[in-house]
Amino acid sequence: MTFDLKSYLAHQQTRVQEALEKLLPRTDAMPPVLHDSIRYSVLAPGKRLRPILVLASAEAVGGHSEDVMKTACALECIHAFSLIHDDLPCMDNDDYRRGRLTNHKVYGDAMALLAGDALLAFAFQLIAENMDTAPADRILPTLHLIARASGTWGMVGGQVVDMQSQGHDFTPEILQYIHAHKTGALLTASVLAGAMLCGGTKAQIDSLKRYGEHIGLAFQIADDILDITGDQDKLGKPIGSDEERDKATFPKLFGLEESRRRAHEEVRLALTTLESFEERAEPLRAIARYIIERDL
Ligand code: GRG
Repeated sequence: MTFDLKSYLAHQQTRVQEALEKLLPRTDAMPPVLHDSIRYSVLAPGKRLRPILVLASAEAVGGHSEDVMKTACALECIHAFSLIHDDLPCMDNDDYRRGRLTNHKVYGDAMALLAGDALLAFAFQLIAENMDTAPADRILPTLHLIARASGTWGMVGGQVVDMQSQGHDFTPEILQYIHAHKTGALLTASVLAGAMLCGGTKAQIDSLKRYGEHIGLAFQIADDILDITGDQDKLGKPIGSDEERDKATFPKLFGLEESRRRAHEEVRLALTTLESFEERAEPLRAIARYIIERDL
């Protein structure tokens, strides 16, 4: 029987949404406006790709996905922090995200900045609180991994080089650095976190690291392509912004056709890393294929 990814994603999205609803600070706790602002962005409709990767990789190594739910939600909080800050006037100055006004357009720049700061810290609180269902000696390396992937060795480092590259010539090596760090690092950390918390073997972790790196690159190439060919109603944000900002992208360097070919090749390589995994890695295989077929 073929694996039904659509149902799998819908089911996991609902589970993650319910967990986030419960875990995020409530709006009747002090300071309510900060919690409103946090909930506005995190609970907005997103694909929940990072938390779903945490759940799917836990399953792939024979673990129980409910045992890693807090860390899965933490990854979504870090992602939401990056989106809120990325949209600020001092960065991309965007008005729409996930089909609604950006956080600073509703709550103002200062509250958006603080909501992002609070979300990053809250994410690490959640990972530590995952000790209710995962042992401390697995939590510590997971915390270290996610911290590295979020800061200067990962997402923030990639964002800085991305900003610096705007309006300048860039090499394939710089483009590779930007994509691997800005987007790839957090996606890879999501894949590794689920397996690490559920006691995946060294061989499984090594394979999943390569899987994460390949799908991370495929995801970002697909994102670059969607910014040219996508439907802005589906994407929930305007298209064409990369070209307008003269950003370093795959289509700019290699053209659309070669970019599509490279994205397919990354997915093919991602699938080869899962060859030694059993049937229970089917969600990870299907997610790899979906990453370049998606239209949002
Ligand atoms: C500001 C520290 C800091 C980092 C910003 C991730 C990032 C770095 C910026 C987001 C802007 C952007 C368009 C990045 C490219 C790919 C990406 C991460 C897209 C958004 O992620 P999706 O497609 O979004 O998973 P949803 O809304 O579905 O969660």
